[in-house]
Amino acid sequence: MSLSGPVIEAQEADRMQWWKAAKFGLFVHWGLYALHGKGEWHMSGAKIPVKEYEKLAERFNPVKFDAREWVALAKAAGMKYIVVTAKHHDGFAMYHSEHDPFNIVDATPFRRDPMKELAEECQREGLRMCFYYSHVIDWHHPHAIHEFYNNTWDYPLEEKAFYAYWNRKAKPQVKELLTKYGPVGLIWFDTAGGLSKKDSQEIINWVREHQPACLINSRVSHWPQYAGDYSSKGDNEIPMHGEDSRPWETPMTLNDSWGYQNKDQSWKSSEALIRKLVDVASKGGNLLLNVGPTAEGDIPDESVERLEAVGRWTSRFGEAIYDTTPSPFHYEQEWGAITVRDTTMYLLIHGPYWSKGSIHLYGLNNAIRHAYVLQGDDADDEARKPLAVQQHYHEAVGLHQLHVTLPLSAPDDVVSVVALELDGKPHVDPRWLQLPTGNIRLDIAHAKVMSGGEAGNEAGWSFTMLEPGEFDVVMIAFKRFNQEWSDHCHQEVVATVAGQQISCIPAVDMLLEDTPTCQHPYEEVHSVLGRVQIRQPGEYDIRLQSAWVKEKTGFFEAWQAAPIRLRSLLLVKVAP
Ligand code: FHN
Repeated sequence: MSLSGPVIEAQEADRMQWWKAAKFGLFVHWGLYALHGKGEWHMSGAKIPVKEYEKLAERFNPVKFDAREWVALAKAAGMKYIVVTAKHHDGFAMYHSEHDPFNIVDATPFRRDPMKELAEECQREGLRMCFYYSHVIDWHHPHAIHEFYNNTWDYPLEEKAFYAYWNRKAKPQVKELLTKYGPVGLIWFDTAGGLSKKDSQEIINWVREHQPACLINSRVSHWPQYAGDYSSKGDNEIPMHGEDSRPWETPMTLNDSWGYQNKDQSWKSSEALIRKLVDVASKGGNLLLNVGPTAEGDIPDESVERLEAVGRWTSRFGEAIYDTTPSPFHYEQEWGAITVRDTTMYLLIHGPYWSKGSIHLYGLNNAIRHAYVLQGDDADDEARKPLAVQQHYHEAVGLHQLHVTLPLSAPDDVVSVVALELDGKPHVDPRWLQLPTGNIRLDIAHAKVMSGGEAGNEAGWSFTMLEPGEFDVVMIAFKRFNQEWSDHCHQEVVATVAGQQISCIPAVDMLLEDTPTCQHPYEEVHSVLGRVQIRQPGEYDIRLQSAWVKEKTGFFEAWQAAPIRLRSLLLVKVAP
């Protein structure tokens, strides 16, 4: 029987369903490298010869590993799936592989198969078991070939025969994972550099053949047409609203490392993690949060504490996260974020904004049937008592304005939730609207981009001004932490706002290391380009010409975003 387009689409939608509802998963980077405590790239960084690296296996005996504890922790955090490194770039199988004795059962004194124990525990506890598999980079196998990262200290490149690796190790091992461990939620492939179109298609077919419902992430291939079921964002990269047309996931570290690093103490706070989960959910993505267990099989205390704290929040407010759809607005809200379930819209309000006593939202066209605070405990009718809501219509610009009065005390210090039951599915004003603070935020993902121009490509938007005044025009970019701004941004940018032109070489006027959207290895740079005045409410155009305005490519597969990426233009209201 041949399958037609709609049938295939329906199958795709079916297998994606659990994952879209899940929103939150646990990533685990665990392997022999934990013994060194220097992360999973140490073998390559220190060019450790295979014969020497293999000796680590003799010492790897993670007797403290307890699948029940790991799964219980993930579950308590509110995570719905676990992605564990079945094989990372060092080529060591963390499961019993018949196709390579370099595996945890045959090569270590531990002799147990932790993937099997985890898969069984996940089945018992209702979580999806998923595997990370480094399909192209393999520093242990003499014939693995990646575009850049190969073990050439043991095996000269010219002596490598890729298919000896591909057909005798990679494909058979992927098959083992798909046939010996019960239902597999997804295979998380990584670092596909150099994989051909043919081999990309082959590995996708291979997964479909052995487990048709198993999902595949986009890092399976660098070829857009073979990019799996969903988009893996760059490491620690949270996109703009609507930047991806496909379902997406952000893989994120709890500190700055994936595999166990004993010196890395740059832990994200639990509060920051909750805000990031909220931000990701409001943009329609999933968050895959990583732990790097020790060589004894322990998840570091700092990670446990953070996951438990996030879990205390998700257990109270998960209603506003799981199985929700993204905010109907195409821009971030300054006070927090929005998610939706059918006709209920959740306003997830950051602690400091709650104390302002009320929340304003512009551009929601629905009538509100009922507004209440999620108490996060056993919500009874009393807890759902209605909040005072006022809705106005701004005649001059044809806009609905909503004002919700908040009770004095917030149910939670980090993020509290107001539910708005609407008269139907959310229906919002599609324009770029001035935010209730008076600022206007325009994301590059939604700009009309035109190529050419002396200062570079041009990004254009139209926006709606309600309350005119004086505005600083601020360019927001994400910069990789190890990049010098001046190495990249030495060209003039030109902004034209409501007919007023300003130009300058952008400087770093403010640098934020951690916001709900931005984290290591990125830093959020604000550059003030100049000041403009707008005297009347109405519709205005804004254009930005810069070498950093890139034409849209449709597909972007990278582990790390470019050194500098333009995100937004912000008009900051400085005077009425
Ligand atoms: O090289 C790997 C790295 O070790 C880690 O596994 C991350 C997780 O997303 N992926 C690759 C780099 O992006």
